[in-house]
Amino acid sequence: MSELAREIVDRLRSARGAPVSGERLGDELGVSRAAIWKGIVQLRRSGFAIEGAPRRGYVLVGEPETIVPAAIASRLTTRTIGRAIEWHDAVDSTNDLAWRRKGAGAPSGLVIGAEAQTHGRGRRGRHWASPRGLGLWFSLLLEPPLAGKDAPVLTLFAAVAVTQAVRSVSGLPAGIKWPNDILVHEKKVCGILVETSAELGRLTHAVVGIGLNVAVPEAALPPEARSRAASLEGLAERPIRRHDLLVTLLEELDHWYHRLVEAGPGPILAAARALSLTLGRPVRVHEASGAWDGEATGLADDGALLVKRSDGAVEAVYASEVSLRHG
Ligand code: BT5
Repeated sequence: MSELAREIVDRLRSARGAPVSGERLGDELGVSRAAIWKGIVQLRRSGFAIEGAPRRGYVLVGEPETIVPAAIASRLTTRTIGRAIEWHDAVDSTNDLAWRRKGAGAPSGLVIGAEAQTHGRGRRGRHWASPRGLGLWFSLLLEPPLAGKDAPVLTLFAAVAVTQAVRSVSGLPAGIKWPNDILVHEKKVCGILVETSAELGRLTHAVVGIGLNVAVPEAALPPEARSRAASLEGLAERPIRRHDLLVTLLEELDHWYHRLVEAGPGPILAAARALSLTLGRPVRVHEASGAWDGEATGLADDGALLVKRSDGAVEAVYASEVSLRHG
């Protein structure tokens, strides 16, 4: 989107439905009415619904509902995340595409999203259902200036940002189930998949994949997930605009990413503790050798979950599956 088109849409948005004449836009932006008209045509092609004729004035009556990178970019104030955005109709997995982009001049903070994924991935090769247009399926390609040992904090960084964005856009009481799920009323609305590469003990790249259900019907979910998953619209009982949600998400991700880069893991860990649904709860830890029960008592500074066994011994859990127990 041109700088001019961006300025035009900003002004139409602030007019909140009142017509703004081409003449006034031209005067304010220091360009001819013909240039304004060209900008309007460009905006309409990008999916903005703009009504009106040059003499009466223009009214913004709708913003694109399919994700249009230019429309997202026009609303972002981020420093790193979303400075470049690619949005596809369908890809295998946005995480895989992000890895393929690495090195080919892709900037840190690149956002790669898709309306649908054919091979959306969860952890350990599990499938992630990503039906067309019904959620936000995207990945960030980052070059985090962090030590390899800090990689687990990247999952918490994304979890904190998503939780805050979901809370502010939907008003729902979202929280973090350690380490990579966002739940609302005990149902999973979002999963996070972080993959990293490192050299000489430092991270070189990270791909942070986020799958957020906006209006996924139960039938589109894998059978084992149906009773445990939900979507924001169903829970909030009102339409949620993916556009607004994505803008808020990218703003939160950028905010927390800079906190992490500038202040280290401390603030993220504090926020993750405050937003955690796992701490203080009875949990079951599933390990290759079998499952055991305990109580989640803390989140260690390296991102591990601290679980107290019935004999009082506290174990740091890094990669095992952890489920919440009731009672
Ligand atoms: C996750 O794995 O929760 C990480 C999901 C990350 C998805 C994003 S989408 C964009 C990016 N590109 C990718 O290819 N992936 C990332 P895990 O904790 O392993 O949970 C996977 C389990 O969640 C599955 O085995 C299902 O039971 C369940 N599941 C699958 N699709 C779901 C959905 N849409 N909503 C809720 N649960 C789902």
